[in-house]
Amino acid sequence: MIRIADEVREATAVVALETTLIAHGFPPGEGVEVGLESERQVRAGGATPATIGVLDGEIVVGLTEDELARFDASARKIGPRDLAVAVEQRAVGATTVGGTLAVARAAGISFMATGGLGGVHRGFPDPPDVSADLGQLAKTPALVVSAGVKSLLDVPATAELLETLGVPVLGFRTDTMPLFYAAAGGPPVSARVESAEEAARVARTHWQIGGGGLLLGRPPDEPLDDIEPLIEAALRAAHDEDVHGQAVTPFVLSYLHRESGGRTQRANKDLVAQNARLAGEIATSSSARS
Ligand code: PSU
Ligand code: MN
Repeated sequence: MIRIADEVREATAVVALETTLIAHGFPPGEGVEVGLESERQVRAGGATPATIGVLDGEIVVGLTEDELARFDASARKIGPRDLAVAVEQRAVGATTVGGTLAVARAAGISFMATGGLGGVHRGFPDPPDVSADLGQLAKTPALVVSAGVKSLLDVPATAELLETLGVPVLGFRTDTMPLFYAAAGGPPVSARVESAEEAARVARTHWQIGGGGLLLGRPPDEPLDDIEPLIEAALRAAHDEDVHGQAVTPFVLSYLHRESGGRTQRANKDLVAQNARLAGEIATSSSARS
């Protein structure tokens, strides 16, 4: 039921990539390009990309370019709880970070790259919305490279919950958790690392002592420091238009992309690529040591 591409099966260094970002994180057509660029960046880092999603009753690890093109806005968003249903109902299933990690765990993949991890929504407990990304990361021995967590979340609360769950939050050449678009101003990380090699060593040791997931926050190379007011306006608009649950992120992202004149979209695209490159380097470094 899990189909692993030959190239992925034979590779020693693999980086998993999600499909929710492709289907729901960007305007129609743009997402696939982001996905393909992520794959190129993983390769530039020396590793093999494995983009994960559900298609035609199978969980696919290593989607082809043609298959990737089927992940448009009509795809179902698939978290860990949704995988089996998507298989049985033959849905086009775009996996979130949590959904992707659940598959990575089953397939023995230890590294992943994305834009931002899900987490605790602002205003908790109203709504009582905490992403399944957190619980899945806690129990999956994998390192996820991201620019922190999604920009619309309560970042300090998410950092606290990651600590509760025993998930190390590493900062890549930074002492604070990146704030997705902005590089500075986030809560402190649990430790700072200076290189891909060091991140790989920490992850291996964490796993040797029975640990699960790790988050590595990489600040964007060209941060945007003026987006917070727009995020607040987008969340107010979502509230006023009665947008809830899974629909909030796509609503907020398209609001930001529109109101920033495309700046957030470019920044989002660039930071996903940078994270993919770093994850490729870490996976490569890790495989060289094993
Ligand atoms: N970050 C983005 N765009 C996205 C996501 C994160 O900039 O589309 C997706 C990821 O797939 C992440 C998911 O796993 O949102 C979390 O969704 P939720 O909060 O519904 O669990
Ligand atoms: Mn949620």
